[in-house]
Amino acid sequence: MPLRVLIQWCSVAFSVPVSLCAVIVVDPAGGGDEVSMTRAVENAANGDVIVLVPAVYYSTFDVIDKSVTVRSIDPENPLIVAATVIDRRFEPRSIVVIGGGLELSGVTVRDGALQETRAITARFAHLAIANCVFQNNGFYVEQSGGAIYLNDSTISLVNCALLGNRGYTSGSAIFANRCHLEINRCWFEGNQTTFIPRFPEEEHSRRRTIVARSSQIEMADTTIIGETVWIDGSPSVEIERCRIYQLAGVQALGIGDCPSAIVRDSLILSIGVGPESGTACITSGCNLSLTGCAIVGGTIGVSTQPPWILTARGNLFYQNGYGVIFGDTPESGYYTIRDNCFFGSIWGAMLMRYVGFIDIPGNLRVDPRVVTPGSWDLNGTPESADDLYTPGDYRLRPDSPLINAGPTDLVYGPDARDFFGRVRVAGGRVDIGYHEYPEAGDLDGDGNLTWFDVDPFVLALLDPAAHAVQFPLADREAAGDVNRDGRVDLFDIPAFVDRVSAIGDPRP
Ligand SMILES: [Ca+2]
Ligand SMILES: [Ca+2]
Ligand SMILES: [Ca+2]
Repeated sequence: MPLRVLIQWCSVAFSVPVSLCAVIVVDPAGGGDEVSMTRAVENAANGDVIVLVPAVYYSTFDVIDKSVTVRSIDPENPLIVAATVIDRRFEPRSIVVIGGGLELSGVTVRDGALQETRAITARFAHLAIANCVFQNNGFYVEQSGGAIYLNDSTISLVNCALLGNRGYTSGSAIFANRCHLEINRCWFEGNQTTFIPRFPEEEHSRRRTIVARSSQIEMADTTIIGETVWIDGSPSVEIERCRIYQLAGVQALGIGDCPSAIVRDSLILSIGVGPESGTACITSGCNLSLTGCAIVGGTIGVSTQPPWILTARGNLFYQNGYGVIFGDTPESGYYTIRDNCFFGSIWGAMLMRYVGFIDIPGNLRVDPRVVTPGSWDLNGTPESADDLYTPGDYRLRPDSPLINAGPTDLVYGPDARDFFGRVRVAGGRVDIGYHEYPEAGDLDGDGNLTWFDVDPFVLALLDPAAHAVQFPLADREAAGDVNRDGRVDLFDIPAFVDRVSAIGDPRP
């Protein structure tokens, strides 16, 4: 391999004069420019790129007041990511970034939990992390940040997996304070707090996967399975197309004291148990807007604490054990709750601690006809502490009353997508819930049936694989079953011809 090759390109992000950037290859076996990752990173100049050959690196490094890139030889290749490992089992220190920045891509950082070490600690820093795996790291104090701890920093986390990390209370995966977080296409699972509660209320309030405080957070297309996502005091919160699936804590999503929190096209699901412990979403002192979500399970769908401002439009509130919205009195907050579907909770719409149950007009109370309903097992006892919710599949069936039943006054751009990444407004009107059911025959996936769907329909019948590649936004199974017999086959042709003949042919 070449020694310290000067390269013609540099990361624009670092704004470093081009000729000063170097690529430094680290190979513990001696085949590169350096054998020590620690020395390579710590001696690197601003803007240098450190390339790790596949190996297990039992060391760590600091990045202080400079910006460097550390990456594997092929960050997009999962086999290379799995084979390029920063293993923390022998050294009780995390990767430390103070000032400047770190671009980390295509590596696995693991086993810090054995030395009570998180993967990354950053202050006054910029982190760009892509295609990385953080596994089995951990830190056991308050504000843990079991995998990543951030203060006064920015982070972009793209296509990363955070698995089996440990914290004491706040943030078994991430703790961030006064930060800007962008989290896209990531997967969090098996991250756990080790805190042992002294009484049940502590159990609810402290089991958290991600804690973001006084931060701006944008999170999209991300799955979080495990404990609560907790965001408080944050000036701007945007969550879209996320699956927040809580197993053990009080709530799936907790948002407090945020002037603007927008959650849309997401699945918020709690299998939580207990009278107040199983809440899908909790909000207080917050301006929370929920649109096009499925809020499922939990003893309560959304629990509010005064003062609260809640806008809920076009959501499916489903199987929320005892009630959809819980609060003190209707007057303790401001709310706009319309065009939602409430179904499958024992007591109905809104439960107010001091008032009892009240109705909220302007919402549907119908069986949403989802693909597979979830189910509550009350365990044969009257109390709720031992109830258990088994999740289902909340996509709509073709005969669902929620299809084309969503709000008519909301404006959607052409790029708006449902939870599954497909066109958000299909068939001329948005659906209620996180799933947009396609219009029959819309095999190019643009949301409408037109004559431009003829060729895609033929392709969907003849070559499903080619159709999937060419029209990734189309839902072949649902849109192609034009005669609604549960299959996509030649018997769908007459129904397709009938439907498409009924509209004009705009093609030249
Ligand atoms: Ca629709
Ligand atoms: Ca179409
Ligand atoms: Ca069919």
